[in-house]
Amino acid sequence: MNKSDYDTECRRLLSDTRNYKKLQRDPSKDLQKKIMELVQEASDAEYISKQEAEYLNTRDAKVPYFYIMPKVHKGVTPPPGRPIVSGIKSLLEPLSRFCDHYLNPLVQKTRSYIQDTKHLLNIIKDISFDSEKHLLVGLDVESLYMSLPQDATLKDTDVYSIASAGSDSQRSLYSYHRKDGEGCTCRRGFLITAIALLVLLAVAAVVTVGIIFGVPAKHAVNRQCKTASNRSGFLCNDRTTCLSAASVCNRKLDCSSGEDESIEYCGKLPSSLPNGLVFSCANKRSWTYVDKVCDTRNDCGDCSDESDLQCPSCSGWRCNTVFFADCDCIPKTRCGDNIQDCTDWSDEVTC
Ligand SMILES: [Ca+2]
Ligand SMILES: [Ca+2]
Ligand SMILES: [Ca+2]
Repeated sequence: MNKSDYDTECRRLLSDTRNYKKLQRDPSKDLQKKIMELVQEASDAEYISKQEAEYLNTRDAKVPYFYIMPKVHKGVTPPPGRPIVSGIKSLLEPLSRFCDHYLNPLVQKTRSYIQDTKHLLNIIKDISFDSEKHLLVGLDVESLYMSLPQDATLKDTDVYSIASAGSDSQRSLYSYHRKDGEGCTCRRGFLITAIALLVLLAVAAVVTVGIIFGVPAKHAVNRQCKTASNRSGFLCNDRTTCLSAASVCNRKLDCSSGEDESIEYCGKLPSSLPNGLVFSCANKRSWTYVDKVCDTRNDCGDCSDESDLQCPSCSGWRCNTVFFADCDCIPKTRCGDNIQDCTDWSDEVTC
């Protein structure tokens, strides 16, 4: 695609007033002020910690930039462009990561959740299609994100978050939201709800564990062992089986007598886990298992488990990645698999 066609396509997309609006001035300062007020309010109400407030208050943010990826597979010359607004290092990036971190596990519990093409193929692999009776239909939504009605989306997210919090939490969250909601933006209610949900769940979990089981006993048994990949593991009671760290408290009984899922180790994560199994993320509020470090997946949310410091070598391909779940190293298996993983398409073109 030559430069002049690229420019023309960019202008064509940006001139669509259903999706884009020309701004008279840069709104970053107003937005930053709004974010700081909201974060301060959440911090004062102790919905978030001081560290979280610090993380969410972005300084020296960049204005997101617009570019297009030519849809070469359409077979049209010049190809139409897929518009992308890159929000990396923008004012909203920390808030987006924050929400994603807490909402992602909830989304995965919805019945309609599909992770990617492979996931879909796996779901339908056992379904037999009868061409006489069935019709397989594909749908394409134009300008997907811009087409989502924001108010309805936030309301649905809110309802789902509240439903997931359980009935006792419903009223307090809902009433807070309603009280807060009048005359203010839905984003505000949304963030507060997400934060409140988290705090309530954490408090409920700690209180329940405290009431039912008391303070977890000190670990009397030595659980230290090395897994086949020479990482710290969890030694089962049989004194032979060495589980990988992520197999502990994963709701699956991996030791023959189930000690890997006992309240002693899973009662108050992550501090109840035996030593050596936890990696503390740079953002201070997240953690992951040591065997999740350098597995190319963004388990911390801030990619500190995949940083150059932790993982100086990349066994796959380094690039700026498209998906939040990736950091900057794409496994070789995803090179040339017809799915764009790198912003510059290098995983499909050169790797
Ligand atoms: Ca387990
Ligand atoms: Ca990881
Ligand atoms: Ca790929």
